[in-house]
Amino acid sequence: MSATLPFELLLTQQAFGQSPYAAGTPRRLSDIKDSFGDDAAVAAALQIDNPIIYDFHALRSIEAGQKLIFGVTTIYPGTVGGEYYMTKGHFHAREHDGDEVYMVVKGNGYLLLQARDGSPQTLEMYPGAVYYTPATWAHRTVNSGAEELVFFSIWAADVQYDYETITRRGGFPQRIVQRDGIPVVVENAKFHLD
Ligand code: S6P
Ligand code: ZN
Repeated sequence: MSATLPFELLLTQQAFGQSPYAAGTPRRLSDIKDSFGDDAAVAAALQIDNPIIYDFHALRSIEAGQKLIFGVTTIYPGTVGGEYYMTKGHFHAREHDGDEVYMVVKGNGYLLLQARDGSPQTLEMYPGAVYYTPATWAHRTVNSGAEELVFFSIWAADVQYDYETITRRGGFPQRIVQRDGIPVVVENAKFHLD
């Protein structure tokens, strides 16, 4: 097999999605229904529609020795029960799994974080800003703007994902809700440690 040559591509969801190395999926409301605080609002919304909340594509399997993976995520604008659309969120599962870097391409939102001991941190996301997430901090992104939130991410190729702990804990310590038309950070009443 011949070695992979260097390449370039545009930093857009469409360009990543069309790459021969792309892996990813749209996540619909039904895929992340446990993430929202208002279960009745989620059930009511699902009676009407099952919208795509976000798309993400990572470039994987570029070559056998690939050490880094990079991807792009687009969270669409919207709310359910007054809470902004968000990603599912995950821990990088093992202690030696790597850190992660995000960079916002466009849009506005929040990066919700929690340490293994449940300590919270919440950072605003805005175009051009870069975020470093240590390996042991779970991460979820929220689109609190009226436009798409698009961000680039790069992380170690051998990372394993732990979504289950997020579900078991009832999500992240904080939520981003819309109050009087603007985003507000509130405590998540469903959150609890293991
Ligand atoms: C991967 C990185 C992102 C997310 C993507 C979707 O380590 O954190 O590429 O995978 O934003 O989020 P989630 O929580 O559905 O994987
Ligand atoms: Zn990650």
